[in-house]
Amino acid sequence: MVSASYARLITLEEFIIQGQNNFKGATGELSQLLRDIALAAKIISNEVNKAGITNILGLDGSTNVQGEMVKRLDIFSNDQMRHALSRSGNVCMIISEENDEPVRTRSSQGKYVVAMDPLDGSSNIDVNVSIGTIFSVFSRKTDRTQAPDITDALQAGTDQIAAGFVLYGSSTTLVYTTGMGVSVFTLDPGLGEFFLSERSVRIPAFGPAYSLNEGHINQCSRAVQQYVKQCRQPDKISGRPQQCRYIGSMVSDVYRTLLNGGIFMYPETTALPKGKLRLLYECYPMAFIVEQAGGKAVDCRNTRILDVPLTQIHQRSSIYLGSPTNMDTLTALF
Ligand code: P6P
Repeated sequence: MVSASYARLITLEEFIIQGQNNFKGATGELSQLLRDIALAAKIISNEVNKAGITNILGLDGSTNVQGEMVKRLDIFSNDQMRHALSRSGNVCMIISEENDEPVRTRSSQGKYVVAMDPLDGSSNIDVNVSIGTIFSVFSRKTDRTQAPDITDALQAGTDQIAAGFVLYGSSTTLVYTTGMGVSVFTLDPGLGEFFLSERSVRIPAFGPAYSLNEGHINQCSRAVQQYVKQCRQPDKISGRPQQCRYIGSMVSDVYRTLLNGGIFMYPETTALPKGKLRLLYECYPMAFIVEQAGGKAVDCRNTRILDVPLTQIHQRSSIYLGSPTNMDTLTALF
C-alpha cells in the first residue's frame, strides 16, 4: 500500500506517458529514450553517492579529448550512458566529451542522436561538490537506411528536440525539456523512482546573484569587468550589493540560476579566447532549458547560444545565461 503522501506524487514514467499522449503522432521512441537516460542517471547516482567508499576514486591515468586527467567516475558514467542509450535501438549516434569522435551505436537505423557530457564537473568529485550529466537530443538528418555521419552530429542548437541535465547533489535531480517547458524530478533512492517536483519552471525575471570564476576577471572583456563592478555596488533600493555565487560545477550553477534567478557566466578570456565550455553538449542544452524557462542565453557577441553555428563537435563557446533583467543589463554593456 503506497502511503497517502506518495499517492499524490507523479512519477517520471507517468509524466512521460502524459507528455506522449498530448503529443499527436508521438511514437513512444522519445519517451523510451528519456526512460533510458533516467535509468543511467539512477545507476550513476548510486555510484557517485558511494564513490567516497569505493576504489572508484582517483585517476586512471588516461586523458580525454580535453587533455584533462580523467577520473574513473567519468569513464563509468560514459559507459553507463552509452549502454543505456543503446538499449532501445532509438539512438544511432552518441557524441560524448569522453570520446574524441562521434560513436555509432549498433542501431544504425536509430532515429535520434544524443550529445552528452556524462559527468560534468568531475574535478569536484574528490571534494564532494555536486556534479552532473548534461544531454542533448537531436533527430538524425541522414536517411535511416544509411549509416549516420558527421552531418547528424553537427546540428544547430535550435534543432534540439530535447535537452536536460541530472544533478548529483544532496538529492539527485533530473531537469529536462522537450520544448514544452521545463520539468524537474527528484529521485527517491529508496524506491529508485523519480517523482515530479516542479513542472513548467519559470526563471525569475531578476535574481540577486552573479556567477563566474572571478579569478579570471582580469582576463575578461571590459564589459564583463564593468558588469561585475556594477554588481558589487549597493543596490539603490535594497542598499546591498548582489551576491557572488560560484560552485565551479556548471549543472549546479545553472540549476541555482534557474530556480533563484540571476546570471551564470563563463566568459571568453585571454587564456581561453573561445571560452571553456563546450557548445554542443554543455551550452546548447543549458541554453535550451533556460530559454524554455523564460530566460536568455548568449555568447560574447550577444548571439543567441542556440544560433551559434557548430562546426566541430568539441567546439568551445563563451556563455552568459540567466534572468532576462540581469541579462539585459549585461548585454547593454557589450
Ligand atoms: P573553472 C567543470 O570542470 C566545468 O567544465 C564546468 O562544470 C564549470 O562550470 C567549469 O568547468 C568551471 O571552470 O575554470 O571555473 O574551474
